[in-house]
Amino acid sequence: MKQRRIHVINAARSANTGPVVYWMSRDQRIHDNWALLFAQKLAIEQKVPLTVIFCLVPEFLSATTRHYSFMIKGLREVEAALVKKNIGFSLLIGSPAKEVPRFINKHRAHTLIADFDPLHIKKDWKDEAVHHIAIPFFEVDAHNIVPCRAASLKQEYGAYTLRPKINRLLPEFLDDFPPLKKHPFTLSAPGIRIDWERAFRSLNFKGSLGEAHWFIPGEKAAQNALNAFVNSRLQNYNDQRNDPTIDGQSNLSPYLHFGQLSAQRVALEVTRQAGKTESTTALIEELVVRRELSDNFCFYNPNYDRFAGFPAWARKTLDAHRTDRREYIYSLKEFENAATHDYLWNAAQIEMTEKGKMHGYLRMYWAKKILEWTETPEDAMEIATYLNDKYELDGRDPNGYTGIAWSIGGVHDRAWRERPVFGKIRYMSYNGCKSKFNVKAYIEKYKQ
Ligand code: FAD
Ligand code: FO1
Repeated sequence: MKQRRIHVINAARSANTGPVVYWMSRDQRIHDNWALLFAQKLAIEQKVPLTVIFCLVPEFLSATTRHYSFMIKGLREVEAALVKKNIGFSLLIGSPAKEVPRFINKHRAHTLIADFDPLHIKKDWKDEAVHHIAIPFFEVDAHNIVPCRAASLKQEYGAYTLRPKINRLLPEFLDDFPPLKKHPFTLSAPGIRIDWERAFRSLNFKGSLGEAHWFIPGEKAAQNALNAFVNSRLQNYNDQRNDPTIDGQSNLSPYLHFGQLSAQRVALEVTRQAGKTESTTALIEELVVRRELSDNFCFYNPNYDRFAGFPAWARKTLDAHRTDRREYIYSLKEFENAATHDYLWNAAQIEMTEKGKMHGYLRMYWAKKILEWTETPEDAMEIATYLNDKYELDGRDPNGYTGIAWSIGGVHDRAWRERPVFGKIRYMSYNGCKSKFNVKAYIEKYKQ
């Protein structure tokens, strides 16, 4: 276990004889999980049991039934797998700042481990919980290959400044995972049976959407999706990943978002099976550099989901064009119902609402058009974030906030030729898309 994965939140000493507790949140898997591995290492050293807790919040950003049902099915698989390893699993329901300390104190836990997450909602949970916890409290970055804090101590300008730092540290951190052991110390009181149906009913969703049938949830399905991608589609990834009419992307983002799959496992498998090809280089660039750049942006910039989070040049140019005439203006409802004049944009919106996953290339075009067809950049940020978080299975994620900030606010991008509304923010056009892929075929696929 690399020491630099571990961040000390509370260095108290512990005389408790209760279990070591891993507060699972971002990394919802039992294999390839550095936070769980660290918790087990401590529990074995202290000769105490090990238990995992997950605190289910009644609402999480704009999550709907689609997201909660995907997540809960994955958690039920985690529970079953942990029992086989003689590790406890408890589902808490409510505010983590209250429920986690209550559990820790009731079970006289020895130590608390949490996984890393740069989103402010997660930082707030931990900042509040720590005031009611008097035992050692560590945070382990189980999501990034190069831990966010180790990769850089500041917000990076772009992929070109973070990439060399990541590449220098990859050999140190891209190591294989030890297996999770069957735990040698048993909990005195077995965990209470979880009523998952009641848990699901306790949630107050931001709307209920059909399940995204294309994605079978859980750690096993995630591993199958990785194997299927590496064995049959990786070799064409570089050529096909930017063509929305072809299923050329890995489709791993929902599993990575919910932590049902480790990005480190993906990187290990991809390089082991396919070596160094154009496609593996392209995938590693997205999976490691781009994805870790998103965590870097959200971790070091508290305004990651607001106009104030844009670089100064972008705020200046967007301000200079606030009074430009907008050729079209659409409301949230019109966007949500794919009711604009642009059939390509509408098709992308329908792909997202129906499938739960819009093609990556079109997400840039989709967000940029929201900037073009709203009164202000603030309206654009609000609408893009709301729709992305409500409909994308991989939404409510640092990649989403960063992708939207890149599209609308030039984050990690440079200034381009000035034009109305956009100023020097990179522009994307319908004709530009036509030169890249068969727009007509894509529209046909997703028309109303
Ligand atoms: P692949 O092309 O197979 O990539 C493999 C993995 O690399 C992805 O799962 C992801 O973890 C990472 N990756 C790929 N592209 C990017 C990128 N541009 N930035 C960061 N990481 C990347 N990604 C999300 O996970 N959740 C979101 O809510 C989200 N919203 C976005 C909104 C906008 C406006 C934009 C421009 C991008 C957004 N992205 C988001 C990034 C990217 O589009 C998706 O990660 C990708 O399309 C997911 O599909 P995939 O796993 O099949 O991608
Ligand atoms: N994390 C939790 O700890 N508890 C939750 O109840 C919870 C709900 C949830 C719903 C949808 C969703 O997309 C994510 C959710 N998460 C929850 C957080 C998730 O595990 C990820 O950590 C973040 O969204 C990504 O940083």
